[in-house]
Amino acid sequence: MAIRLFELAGADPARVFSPYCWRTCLALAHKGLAWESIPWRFSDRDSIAPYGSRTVPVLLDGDRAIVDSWTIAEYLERTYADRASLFGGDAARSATLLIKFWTERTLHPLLARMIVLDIVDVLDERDLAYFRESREKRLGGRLEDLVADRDRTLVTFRQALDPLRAMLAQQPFIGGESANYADYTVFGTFLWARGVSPFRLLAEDDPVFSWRDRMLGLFDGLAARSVGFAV
Ligand SMILES: N[C@@H](CCC(=O)N[C@@H](CS)C(=O)NCC(=O)O)C(=O)O
Repeated sequence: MAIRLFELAGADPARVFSPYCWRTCLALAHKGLAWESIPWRFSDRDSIAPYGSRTVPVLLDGDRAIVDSWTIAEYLERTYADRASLFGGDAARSATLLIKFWTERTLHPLLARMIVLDIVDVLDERDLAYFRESREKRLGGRLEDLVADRDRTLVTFRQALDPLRAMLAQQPFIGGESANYADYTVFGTFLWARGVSPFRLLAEDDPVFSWRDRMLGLFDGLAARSVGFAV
């Protein structure tokens, strides 16, 4: 049976914008595996409950259900070990964990404070009340207030990217000469933004801008072809 993936979508089922789901899509493409996307909305909680999850991505592979993007990446690496490696070995897998937590604990909160209000505009109507309530609780304020100062947040966001910028001035990808799961992890953040917001995050002369362009082109433009804002 084909691999299937529950992934977060907006009102338009083709607008997939979860940073975590994007990591999984790119990991599947990296492994050369085909999959069928199942667009999922926050209000579709019941459809993933049988798999013991409250969040997406949820991957279905034959009779197995795998939950959580990192667990899925490890599952794919183990199960499809004869295909291109996602991490490039155990030591690199460990270093990728640092990239994951940096992305989630430094980049995501900053990005949320710039784009969270824009998400409201692309969501399915059924998700609106839950999204606003849960995100205002999580981020600690009205969505309008959180993004009011986003030009200042942008300065902090760009500063936070500095280690990545320095690395990309020396090599084309975090993985070295080619992209790997560390790249997909950080790139997921930019695809989240691209899916929901016209807000411009990167200057064109930034090495991170060129890297994002290279990433958009991977796998025959898998990410570039997705519904989103071209910024
Ligand atoms: N640690 C999880 C996080 C996944 C996650 O938070 N997904 C969000 C979408 S981006 C979600 O499903 N949220 C459900 C909700 O907020 O109710 C992973 O890496 O898969």
